[in-house]
Amino acid sequence: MNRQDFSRPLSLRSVQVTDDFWKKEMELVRTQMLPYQWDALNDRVEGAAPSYCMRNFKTAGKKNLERKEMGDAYQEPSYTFRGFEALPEDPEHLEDKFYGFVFQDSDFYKWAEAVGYSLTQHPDPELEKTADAAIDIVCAAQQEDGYLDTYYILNGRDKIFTNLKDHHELYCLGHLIEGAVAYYQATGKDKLLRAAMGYADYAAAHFGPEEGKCKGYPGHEIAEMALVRLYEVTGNEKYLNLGRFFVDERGARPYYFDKEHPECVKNSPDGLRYAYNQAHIPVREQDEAVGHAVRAVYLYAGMTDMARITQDESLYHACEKLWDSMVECKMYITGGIGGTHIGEEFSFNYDLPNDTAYAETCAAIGLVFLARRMLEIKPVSQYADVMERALYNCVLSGMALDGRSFFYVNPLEVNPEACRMDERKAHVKPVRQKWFGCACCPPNMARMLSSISSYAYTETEDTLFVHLYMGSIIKKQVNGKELTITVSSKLPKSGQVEIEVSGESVPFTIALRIPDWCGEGDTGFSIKGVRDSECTRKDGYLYVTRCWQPKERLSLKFAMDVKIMEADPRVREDIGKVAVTRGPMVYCLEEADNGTDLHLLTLDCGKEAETEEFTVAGEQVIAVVMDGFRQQVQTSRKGLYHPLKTAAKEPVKLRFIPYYVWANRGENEMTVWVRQEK
Ligand code: FUB
Ligand code: ZN
Repeated sequence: MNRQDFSRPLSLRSVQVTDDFWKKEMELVRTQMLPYQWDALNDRVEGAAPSYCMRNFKTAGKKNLERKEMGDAYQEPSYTFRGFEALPEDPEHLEDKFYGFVFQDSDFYKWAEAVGYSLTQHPDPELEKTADAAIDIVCAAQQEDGYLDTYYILNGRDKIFTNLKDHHELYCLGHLIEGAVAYYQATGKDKLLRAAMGYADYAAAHFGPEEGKCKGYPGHEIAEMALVRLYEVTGNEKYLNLGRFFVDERGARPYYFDKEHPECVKNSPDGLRYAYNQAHIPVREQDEAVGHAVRAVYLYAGMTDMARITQDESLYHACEKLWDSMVECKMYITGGIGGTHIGEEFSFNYDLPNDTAYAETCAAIGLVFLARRMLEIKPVSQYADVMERALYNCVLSGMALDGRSFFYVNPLEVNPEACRMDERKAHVKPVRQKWFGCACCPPNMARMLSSISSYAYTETEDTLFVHLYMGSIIKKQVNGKELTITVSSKLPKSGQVEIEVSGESVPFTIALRIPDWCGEGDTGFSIKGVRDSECTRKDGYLYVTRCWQPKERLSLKFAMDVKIMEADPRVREDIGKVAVTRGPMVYCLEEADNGTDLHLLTLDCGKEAETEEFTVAGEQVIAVVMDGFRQQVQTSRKGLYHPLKTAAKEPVKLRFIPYYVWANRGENEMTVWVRQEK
């Protein structure tokens, strides 16, 4: 591993996204999601599950003031809280206490992070003013010693860091850091950053390898990658060391969590215990993605950051193995991960049920975090292929086209009646929700979409890596000279991409990813405007090195044929079924276009697919139309079971739409996998 070879994302300020597709998503975040989510965090959305997030900060701030004013006369609350605080029947009569889930603070931090990213692309004084005022509220809750978690501030500081396994204080620290760094980098304002450093200093004084310090680590990861980020922005090694301690200590024997939770010792054997938290064995020995899916990918992303910054080969190799485990055996075709709602976990290999899938939006976002970090260390196109798959499908499906309702769970098959009647599918919602008591996903989407360019491009001193084809104007420094690289892309509608370089004539390289979906070998891909001698290919990237002359242009064309996909036959749920894809998009059948009882449909895979412009709830998409059949239900036959005979069927046209736009036309059935006509 050589640090010099690693690429890093460009600063968001250096990339202006101009892309028809992604710019629209970013504007949706700015104009709809962020104001809407601010209202949700303040419990002002009618009919939505209450958040209590800002309320908790205000209550904690009030207590803080009382504490300061009363001095020794102040009575600390003693710890009484057990889990989720039951909500009052009458929301008008709330007490001055903590409400909601233990990690409610993190929803604001994600929102602030998204605001920061959005401001780099689009200055918005009103939004910035709202965020500044909110930061004042949050900082007023911080304790003099730096501690900042409203759950324990309001429930009794005597139990701080006593339930690391379940109680998310270090998760909230991680999100605070992420939000604070983003807001600082966007605005230059450091109030939230100082609060984050204060809390990180408090944690660094408490945890660590030194004698007398606590040997615990987060039950829900994210602090690992956040601390690397805090180190990178402050240069203070204390933060890096704390992050490294958390990574190295995880899974060490005797288990730290045994001390906190002696009851677990009886219930689960050594070696498996705490797999849910990826703490069953040391991280370098882990080779199978297990446990809670979001926790897992956040950990792996943190491990990858740590491997990059400390050039730790063993950590990096563990990340490679964990990546393979997920992508080869535990990932849905949509880039969703987490096959079971029980514990929001990965299931066993190839267990990928479609109608009980969990595929949480946050987990797909975490997979994108990991993929980009793997690309930084080693640009291998499969990481970008998966990143793109997750982004265009599972991540985008998490939000309605109007940016104001959300999926937490992203199933691949939905029958609304089953969601209502079958408790095993109660977690699957057939329509997006206005908000959630546990609202981790919506603000996570906001931060991902508003920083989308950092997933499209990374750079080294002399190379620009294009991982995703996203219309953008990029400023890149090469040997002290500034180049402007303009990317125009028609994705995902067509595979036409133009790249123009202007500025001073200096030698540098553009590394272009050749997507997996454009076809084998060179058949699906053509490039104009370069000589063969300027090109080399490695790990799925075409490296074009030249001394660019002003206004030089490259034209790329990626074939975007409709593909009929099958799953590995070990995926029992998909046997005999196919899915339709086109470019990065996975398609689905929806009742609105194909009638009810989608299970009765079969696809004639031998026939040509047609594509056409189509509008779904105002969104222009490319629909795929193919021949198929609808099996007839013979109501004249009595009884459930009959001797086999050839099923009566009628020919039908099947209309497939991109998966991310489903459920924007009211409640209805949907399926990604469709039976293959014999
Ligand atoms: O525990 C915090 C967040 O809530 C997780 O990341 C999500 O999976 C949800 O459980
Ligand atoms: Zn979530």
